[in-house]
Amino acid sequence: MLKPQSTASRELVSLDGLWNFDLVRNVPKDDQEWAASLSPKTQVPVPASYNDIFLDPEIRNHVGWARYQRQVRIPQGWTGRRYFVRCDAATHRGKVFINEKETIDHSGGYTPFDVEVTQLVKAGEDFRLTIAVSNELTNETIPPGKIQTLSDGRKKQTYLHDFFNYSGLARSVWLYSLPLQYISDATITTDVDWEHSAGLIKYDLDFVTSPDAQFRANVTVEDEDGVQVAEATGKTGEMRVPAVKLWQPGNAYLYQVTATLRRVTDDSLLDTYSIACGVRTVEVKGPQFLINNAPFYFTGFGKHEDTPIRGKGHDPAYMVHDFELIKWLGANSFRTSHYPYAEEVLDYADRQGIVVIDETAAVGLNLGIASGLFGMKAPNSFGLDTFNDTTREAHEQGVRELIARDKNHPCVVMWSIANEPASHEDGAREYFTPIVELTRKLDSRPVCFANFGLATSEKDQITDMFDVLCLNRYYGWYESCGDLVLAELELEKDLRGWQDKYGKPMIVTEYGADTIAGLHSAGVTPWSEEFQATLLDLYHRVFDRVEAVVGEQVWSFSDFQTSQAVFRVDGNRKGIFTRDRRPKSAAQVLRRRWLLEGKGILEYKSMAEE
Ligand code: BDP
Repeated sequence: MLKPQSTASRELVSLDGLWNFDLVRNVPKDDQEWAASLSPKTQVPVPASYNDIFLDPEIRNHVGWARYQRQVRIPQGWTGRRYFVRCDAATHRGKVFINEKETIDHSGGYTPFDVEVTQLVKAGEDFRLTIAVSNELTNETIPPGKIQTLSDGRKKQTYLHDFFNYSGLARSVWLYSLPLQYISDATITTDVDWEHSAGLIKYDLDFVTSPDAQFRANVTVEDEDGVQVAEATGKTGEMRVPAVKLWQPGNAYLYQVTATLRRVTDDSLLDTYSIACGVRTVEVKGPQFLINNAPFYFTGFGKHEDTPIRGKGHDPAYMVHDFELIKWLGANSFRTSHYPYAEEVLDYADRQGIVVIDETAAVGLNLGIASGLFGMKAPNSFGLDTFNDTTREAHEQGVRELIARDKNHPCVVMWSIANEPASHEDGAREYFTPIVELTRKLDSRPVCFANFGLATSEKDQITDMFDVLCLNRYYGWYESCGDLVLAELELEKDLRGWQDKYGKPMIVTEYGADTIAGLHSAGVTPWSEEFQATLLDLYHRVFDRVEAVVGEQVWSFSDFQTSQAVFRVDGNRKGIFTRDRRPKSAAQVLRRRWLLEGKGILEYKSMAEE
């Protein structure tokens, strides 16, 4: 799915700004009611989650639909073109009304969708755009959740993931135009002819054209100085880039691949579209993860899209600042825990040379986690009344939409199809087999999922289907809390168990401890800054002793908001940075290891340069 672009043949208008807003208290009975006019007295910014914008707990904790509305004018010059409204994300379900007509009902809160307006509104005219957004989660949505009715009749959304259920339009909304005949998709993959130092760029284009149209497609590659270095014609092809400059972690190089569609009769331009392309290879070989044939060691974080007031609202200032902090620590990667992030984040990671493990929103497919904490027995996670075929179909849709959106990003080196599912329970294999197959059919990148600590190497039932083992571990915190001697022994035993059984590369994709910034303790007690720093050092010692460990991603980059719970102090405090991005002491542990000692980059660089 191509991100809308402004080119010689396409226009793009941002619909971001203040929109009229209201909660839906009674579900409307028809389209007229859904699209009924909203008063401008209450307005919300787009992009932003609506929850923390107001002070009203009814809005913050609302369960169900909310409506966003604004007037939109189609530019006069768009006569004879096709035009669309595109929503980069509606969390978790969005319906779009053009005037009083419902045009789409899309589920999946972190991937884009668009609707065509051409037949509904003429160029030059304006229309009322209403986007209704629902935040309800059930056992059949991704991520899953459950709606309870409280004793006073109010609805309460509960869920199995540890981040606040931020809702609304947290990413941009666009109006864009396309020519009548256009490039509808482009898939780019790269390889390297090592012997001749040449880059190989393969492409595959899809078009929407009229049946009798005669057109030709042409593709060019330009380097960062704008010099054309390769060219091809046709729907698919392979181009050679001599003396290629590779996309390297920490040292990105981006070519511009431009596809152009021209009419054969008079060579006139029909459409043109450009994609930033990094030439690099990714491969799993034995216990190694190779980028450009050199063993790569992941350093960095599991993150969240989470900032004060905006919730999950995409904010370019926070984004750039977060990348600056990542580079300040010398980290080279992050995982988009636990959902696809805004596309702008991947564009920026491409540009900055930061490696990304791209995750679906399948977090919480594990009924045992919450029950375990409260000592209750949970039902099996996979079953007719729990996570069933409908859940799996929603999950598959999430995989399709993730790969359709992100397949061309060089920063993305692996797909993570779930976080901490109950991979040790009966039914897990049946549930995951078709999802893994689908992922592999859609793309050639390695596939992983983040393993939950209690799904041990003896109990887990699905790991053999994956390329890389991603392990989330909390020894010293959720297990043997405060006992760092035992934690070190248990962690090493655990990691060696996986290593001996599978011999595949392993990344510890979560480890850490809740830490209140400013709480100090000479005795190194839990919640203090000293404890967090000491715990990280311990994990690092173990990682350096276990050969198959090819990466460490701390949980979490920054403190983030969660649902209210007795073990959460205004959210999850495992951040290395506070929610407003001030470093805790543990940042120095990471900076020393990753930046000053060069863990993850120096070794890679010397191997890559050989
Ligand atoms: C892991 C989850 C992550 C949580 C973390 C924690 O993957 O989302 O925030 O634990 O409890 O189980 O801090």
